[in-house]
Amino acid sequence: MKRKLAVLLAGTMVMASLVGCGSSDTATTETAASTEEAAETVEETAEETTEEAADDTAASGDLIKVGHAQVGHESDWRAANTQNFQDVFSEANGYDLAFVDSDNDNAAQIEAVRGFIQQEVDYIFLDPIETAGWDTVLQEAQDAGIPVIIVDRSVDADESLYTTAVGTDMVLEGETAGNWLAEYLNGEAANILVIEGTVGASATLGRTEGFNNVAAEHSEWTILDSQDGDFTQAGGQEVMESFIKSYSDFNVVVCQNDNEAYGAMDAMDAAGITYGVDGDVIIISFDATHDGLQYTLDGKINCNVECNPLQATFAEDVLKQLEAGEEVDKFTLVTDEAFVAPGITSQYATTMTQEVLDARAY
Ligand code: GYE
Repeated sequence: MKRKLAVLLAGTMVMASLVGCGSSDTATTETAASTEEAAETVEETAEETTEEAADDTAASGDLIKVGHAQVGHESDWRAANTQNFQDVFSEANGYDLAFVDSDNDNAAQIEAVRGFIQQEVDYIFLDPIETAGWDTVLQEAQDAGIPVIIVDRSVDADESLYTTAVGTDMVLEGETAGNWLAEYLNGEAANILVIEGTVGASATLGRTEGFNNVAAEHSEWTILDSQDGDFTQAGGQEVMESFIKSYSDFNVVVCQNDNEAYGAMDAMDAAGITYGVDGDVIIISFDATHDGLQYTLDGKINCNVECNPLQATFAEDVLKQLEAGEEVDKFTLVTDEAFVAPGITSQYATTMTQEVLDARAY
């Protein structure tokens, strides 16, 4: 409701300024009339809002207080994940959401969780940067009686230290990438360079493990090098630039997220190296965000393995079960698929179309 009022007010302001600048009388009169209408609507809306605000105040004690300790803002995937939590855990939906962007600093993220414990939130959502280092603070949350729901990435702490986890299967994502490559190359040799994600993150560890599981079955594949690009575009570009200096003979680049792929493509463009379905280098990416899928549709990224960032609804389902005093599963799997450029058909992936891209909101 507050949002509706703000939109209407903004609309009125635009119309009011149009009145000010109106150069023709007719236009001015029409605009003035619609401004009046809009003003009435605003009044009505304001009345409703006041009533609702009163209800809100009465009910504000009923808002469920949640804390979201986020990784940072390293990628488009992360931005979509953060936005999704803000949309689902809104005041209108009955939540009071505290948010901390940990800027990819594990120690800061541990402190963020500690802060939520001090604020006595009802639930903590944690997208852990690294898998390691969580035992102490998870124990503190448990001692304080605050359920912790791990989201997206995983922790290596004992299961008993957190309530439940929601996320994708990162090992499977890596295996899907490997299986697709094997199908595509069909026995041809591969000299592979890997731009990994953040060191110690389960997304990095899982995708690496999954891809390596498939690579181990292919003696015709050589992984020339594997360096971390921190899941950022700048990181992807920097690693690719150094790979280009060190290796002259490669035909596959695996980027563990879309933003790294954008950086790697920039580095290859600058070096005059061609890639994609019509180029010399096969690019594999992960995430399948809107822009990543645009590059896939354009044939620049050959295969893009999805990782769904919209995990807040799953997290809310779990929270509701806990609120109802129900038993929850220890892990809720968010499923993914993979996409390939037009002209490629695969048993592991869907061939990209404009319709698929149009349906991708993030
Ligand atoms: O792939 C990357 C983000 O943990 C699955 O983190 C997530 C990864 C995602 O920065 O873009």
